[in-house]
Amino acid sequence: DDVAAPGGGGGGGGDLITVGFAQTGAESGWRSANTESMNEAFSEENGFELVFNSADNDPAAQIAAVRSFINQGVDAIVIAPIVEDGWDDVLQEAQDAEIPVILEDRTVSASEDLYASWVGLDFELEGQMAGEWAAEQFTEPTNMVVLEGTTGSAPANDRAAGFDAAIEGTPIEKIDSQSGDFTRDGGKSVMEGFLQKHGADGIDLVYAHNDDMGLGAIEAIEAAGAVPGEDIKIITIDAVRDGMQALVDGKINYIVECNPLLGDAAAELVKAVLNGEEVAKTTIVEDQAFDQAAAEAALPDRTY
Ligand code: GYE
Repeated sequence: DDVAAPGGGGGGGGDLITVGFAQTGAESGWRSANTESMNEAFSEENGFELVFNSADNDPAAQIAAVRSFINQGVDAIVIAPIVEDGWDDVLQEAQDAEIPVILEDRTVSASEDLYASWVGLDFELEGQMAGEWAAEQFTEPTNMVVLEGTTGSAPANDRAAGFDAAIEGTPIEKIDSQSGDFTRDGGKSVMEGFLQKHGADGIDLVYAHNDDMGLGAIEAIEAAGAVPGEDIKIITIDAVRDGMQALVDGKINYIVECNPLLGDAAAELVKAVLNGEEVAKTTIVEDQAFDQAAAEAALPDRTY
């Protein structure tokens, strides 16, 4: 199995394409759905042998995993990069070893010459959509706190930038902002800190960079004796089932979607690149947004 034998047109030679996949970790409902989508798309049935690594949100561990894929001589590498920076060396090593790299989900700051292709979402637009809704709703002075995603990650950076630009010139004031690492526990404990510091009465709005942190914030707000979705409004991003349920229940007020089902697109890119085909450098999957009525309509068919 020393030569990449992509596809084989439905399995002539029976040779599988070996793909090393460096996943961020298992921080959220979004991530579980993304991992499942990748496992399904990179199945043996589809001609792949997937070597899965979960880095538990440790950037150094993720780079080490990619390095070990290079040493194993996999046919291709797929990365969901935890953070944007720090990729130049290992991507250069992959290129020197002639192993193509496809990025899925998050982006990197390294030169795009160092990877074949990226498929993911427009995180800045997601933040902008969330901010535009907030700008429409909150026309009186509003104290907002922000639960940021993992520090240095593309979605945390871009969702902050998109939102901030959209609320410029509005009476919404960001009084506090801290990372909850995209986890439910993280969102809960950061929100507990905000509530202690500002009091439930001092906070009108929570902007959480993902559903899980918003769900953690709901627990903290209820424990403080306030009503999430009423006393303190909540906007999140992802639209996974648990988030959508909370929106239907009135505990979250607005969710911007982030589609985790990127497996098929990533698998097609891997095959195309190994076949020597020209592929687009970036593929952006479209997202929508949900208020309570839209969530009620969408929830029964939500698969993740
Ligand atoms: O929004 C969050 C996950 O990178 C888009 O990572 C992804 C984000 C997603 O942990 O829930």
